[in-house]
Amino acid sequence: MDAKDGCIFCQILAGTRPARMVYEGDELVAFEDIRPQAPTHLLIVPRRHLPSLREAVEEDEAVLGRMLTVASRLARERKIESQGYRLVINNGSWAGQSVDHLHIHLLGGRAFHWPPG
Ligand code: DGP
Repeated sequence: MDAKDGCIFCQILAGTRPARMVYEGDELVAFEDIRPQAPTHLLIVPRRHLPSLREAVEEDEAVLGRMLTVASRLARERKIESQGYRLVINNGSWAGQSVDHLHIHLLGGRAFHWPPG
């Protein structure tokens, strides 16, 4: 899928909306969440516009896997690996998805509860 008009993450990827980038690769990027919910709160975002995991197909498997290995690498770089961290993908309204461009939240630097709210 091409960049979608009105998608704020596509705007960040196009460089027309500012963001604090922490990783830029061929297939995906990572940047600081604008409303951090933890001392570390990064968003790992594929360049290809996928509204959510629901639209992912077989050809997306490589980038989906890469999102996890980049998350692991960023957690190591941020030194949140040993204490533990959380990865979240919100899909759809009941899950709290507010930006319709697939992303993984990488949260760390504090303890989290389970079950989530
Ligand atoms: P979700 O609710 O799972 O769709 O997460 C969307 C996240 O995106 C939310 O934590 C806030 C963040 N966000 C929304 N707008 C912007 C923005 O313009 N810049 C950045 N960096 N993050 C944003």
